[in-house]
Amino acid sequence: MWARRSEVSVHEETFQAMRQSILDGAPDHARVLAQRALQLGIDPLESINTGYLPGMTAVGELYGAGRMFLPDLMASSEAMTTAMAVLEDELRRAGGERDVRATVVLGTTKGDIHEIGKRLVGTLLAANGFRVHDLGADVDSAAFVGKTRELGADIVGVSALLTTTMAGQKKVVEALGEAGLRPRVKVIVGGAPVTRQWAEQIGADGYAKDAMSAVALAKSLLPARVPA
Ligand code: B1M
Repeated sequence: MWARRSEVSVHEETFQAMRQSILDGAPDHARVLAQRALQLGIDPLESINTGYLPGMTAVGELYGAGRMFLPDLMASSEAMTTAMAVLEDELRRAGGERDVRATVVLGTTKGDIHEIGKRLVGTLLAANGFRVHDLGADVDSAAFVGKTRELGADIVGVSALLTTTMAGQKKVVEALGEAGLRPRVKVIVGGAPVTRQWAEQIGADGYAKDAMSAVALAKSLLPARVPA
């Protein structure tokens, strides 16, 4: 009689297949694996962090080394986005039940179309009870300022993935200052080339290296609540 395969090895096989689906740039396969993982009871965040993200990191390295090209990068991004769409719903469901009552305006800087990481930050913030308004990618400072004023946002999150677009984060900090909004709004920055030192240099209130840290940072920036 065959021994039943352990849950651990089934999960590990699933993660391995997830990584491969990103490397293959296979959105349909990536989506099916995300759905299967939910059926298996795998934590959606673990699927992202252990399954899909290492695939995306490998793709970035291969592209950087000239062993993958832009169309491959685009196919991998589509696979990643497709899988995340399945998992995001599940992650957000938990957030609706919490009550942090703070609004975050989020976006990627002008000239930068990377948005997978920023989207993940938004999803985890929403999963932790924040109201998130995602402006998308390639967003100019005026749009950040306009939406912050309109919503009375508490936090503005600015992502940048290119060394050339990091300057856009500084522009957002400055534009919020010029609009007189800086005293009431906290600015957090992140993205692969961004550092804590850069955040300090541009006068942001905080830097987060990944989506989980962004949630912890956002919570730490909220004023302490007086118990009812
Ligand atoms: Co682009 N790309 N890309 N790309 N791309 C990088 C960033 C690059 C490092 C690849 C490389 O050369 N190895 C390189 C940048 C070099 C540099 O400037 N330092 C690069 C380049 C050069 C380019 C183009 C210029 C290529 C070209 O056209 N010749 C072009 C730029 C277009 C533009 O923006 N104007 C380009 C285009 C693209 C695609 C469109 C094909 C696609 C993006 C698709 C999309 O987002 N819709 C893409 C991708 C996918 C990548 C890589 C491979 C992966 C990025 C990603 O999604 N990672 C990337 C290589 C890499 O980073 N390893 C690369 C997964 C994601 C979850 O991680 O975005 O880092 P990440 O987000 C993390 C943290 O950074 C952090 O939390 C997230 C979750 O943990 N974080 C925050 C992010 N934002 C945050 C905000 C916060 C807090 C934390 O607070 C507000």
